[in-house]
Amino acid sequence: MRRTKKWHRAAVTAVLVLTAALLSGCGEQLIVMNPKGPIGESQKDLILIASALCAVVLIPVLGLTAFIVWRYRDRKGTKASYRPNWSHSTVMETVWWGIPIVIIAVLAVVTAKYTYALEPSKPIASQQKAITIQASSLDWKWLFTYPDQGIASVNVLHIPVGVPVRFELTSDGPMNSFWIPQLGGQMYTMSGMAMTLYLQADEAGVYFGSGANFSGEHFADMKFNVDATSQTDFNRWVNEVKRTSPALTEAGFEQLSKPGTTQPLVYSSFPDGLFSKIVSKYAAGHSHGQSEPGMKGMNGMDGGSGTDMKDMDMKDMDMGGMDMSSHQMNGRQAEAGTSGHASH
Ligand SMILES: [Cu+2]
Repeated sequence: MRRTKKWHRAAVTAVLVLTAALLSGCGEQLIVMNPKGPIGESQKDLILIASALCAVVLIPVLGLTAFIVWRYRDRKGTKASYRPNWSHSTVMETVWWGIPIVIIAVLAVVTAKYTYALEPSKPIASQQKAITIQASSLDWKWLFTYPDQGIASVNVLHIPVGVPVRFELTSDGPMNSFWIPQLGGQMYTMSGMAMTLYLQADEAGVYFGSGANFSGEHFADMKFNVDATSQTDFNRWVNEVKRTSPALTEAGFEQLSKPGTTQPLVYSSFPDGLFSKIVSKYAAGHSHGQSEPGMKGMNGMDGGSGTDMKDMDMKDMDMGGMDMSSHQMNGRQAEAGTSGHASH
């Protein structure tokens, strides 16, 4: 009797400690579990559903393991029945095959549903027109260009609240990964290609953004604040940047793209078609272009000067012979956590 009481007290303490540990982690630490936009929200749901489904297996199995080890331990006067000829139990077989099959089936359906719903290049349904922001990872900083506003920023990002943001991502340097945990999952930036990622903030605030892929010495400095403000405040910020900041020139970009770190910067303008130029700079040398017939068209492009690229947005490039579609697919795989891009 005393033994049972002691056991109970230990169990209750363990549960309390575990709960406290879990709850304390739900504040600042686990920002993924504190999303501020529709994409992040859905991804959190998927994480919770998948965790719950795994717990359905893990908790009974771990519990049973502990129980069996304790119950069937060797001891004097054991009452466990000795059944050397025991061979089959239909009930048991049904349980340990049936439950996992059901769980995997449910996980598969749920994951497939969310994967299609959260396809990164799929526009977010909204009354508001999406704003386009181009993000380029440099060595070791983030360059953001706002083609509609005509401004640029480095290591700081401003977005309007409640408006879908269409991010176009590329890299002028090693592969990196664009990640604003509270708005949604990461997306790789790769040289020679442009990826699309839709995100949206539903609440004003300053969110943490980072390069989530190791890319050399100062990759840890590739952090930026995402300032999500009302449309009015966003417009005010744009106008202020236009009025008070220097222009980003070709030479300025050359300087910026050199390896090194920097404080947040803003620019009142940037060279026309800068993003397309960054993308096409590497496209011709692309390693998996050989077997893709569409890549042949690329050779003609790298000969052209930047000027004839300037009005071209990435959508046109998809339409052309460049076969960007294969990269979009790789983006999906990347998002799902399986890299189809070992060559990068
Ligand atoms: Cu690629």
